[in-house]
Amino acid sequence: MINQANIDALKALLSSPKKCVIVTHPRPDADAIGSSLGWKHYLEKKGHSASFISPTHYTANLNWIKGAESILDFEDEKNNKVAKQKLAEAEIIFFLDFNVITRAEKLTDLLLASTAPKVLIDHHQQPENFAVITFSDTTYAATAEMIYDVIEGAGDEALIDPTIAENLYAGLVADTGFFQHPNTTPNVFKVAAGLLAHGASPDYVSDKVNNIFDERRLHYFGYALLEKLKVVNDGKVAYISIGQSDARKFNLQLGDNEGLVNYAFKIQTVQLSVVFSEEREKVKISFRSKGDIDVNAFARKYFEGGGHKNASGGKSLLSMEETEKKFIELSKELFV
Ligand SMILES: [Mn+2]
Repeated sequence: MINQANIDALKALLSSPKKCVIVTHPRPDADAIGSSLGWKHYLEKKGHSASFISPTHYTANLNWIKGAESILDFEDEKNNKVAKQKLAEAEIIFFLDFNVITRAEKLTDLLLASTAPKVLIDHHQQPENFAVITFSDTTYAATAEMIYDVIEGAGDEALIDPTIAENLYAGLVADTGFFQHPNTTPNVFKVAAGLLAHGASPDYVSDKVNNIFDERRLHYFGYALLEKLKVVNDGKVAYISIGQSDARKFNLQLGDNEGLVNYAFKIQTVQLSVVFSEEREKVKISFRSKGDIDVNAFARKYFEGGGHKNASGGKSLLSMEETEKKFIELSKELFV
């Protein structure tokens, strides 16, 4: 639920034209970018000026989102001067999908130094207390969903045009896995319905989010599933090991393994799925699990990593073969 006192405070803050800056978390995902660009478009329609600064690069797969060409990527030196100037002039700084100011990497010092009032709109746990207005609610599936409710709460639903609707829809489908994750609430569908009514097109967004492979990468997934997938522990555990020679063979780039770890769940019995990828000095590991199997704790305890209960990462300094052996042995304790 969006807090009405916060809405009133926000309306007061925005009662005259303001120079706004929006920032989000490093390596922003579709929700970070979609909600920020949707909010930027909304502020501009209200007569404010708004710039959106990303602390770092983001994946090129998100460039289709309308307005992405306006993002000031602070990791790209050519943007530093403009971004610094926008921050220096800022009369309000919005923090979207992001709630820890010190995690803004190279932007952190500039954000800490700014005296502009800060407004936080975010759905992650444990927000820091640095904003004059804090919209923080972990029952929201996506920041894009919150932005919709904030705009609606401010009485501005009619300002949501097809661009804003599409921006927000992109964030909403990304963070709910197209309405499949357990965070898919009745409010998610209420917001989705509103976004479609305001012009988002579900087939277009689905195509842009889901169909992003080149031929080489699809062949690589086929190879990984045919040649590399192993299923152990009575069908409960699956893993795929990608060696450096495989990476060379398929000319693997950053992000090419994204999503591979989820395929083993197509097998009915699999409850734990892992991808090992060999790098020069370590084996990088992605863990995914179903239900009560806690791969956050598992990765922390044995593989120098962590993350969420059902999705985590880790690493091993052993060889690939020894890493697999260690993993197979230790994974048994997850199923006792
Ligand atoms: Mn999010």
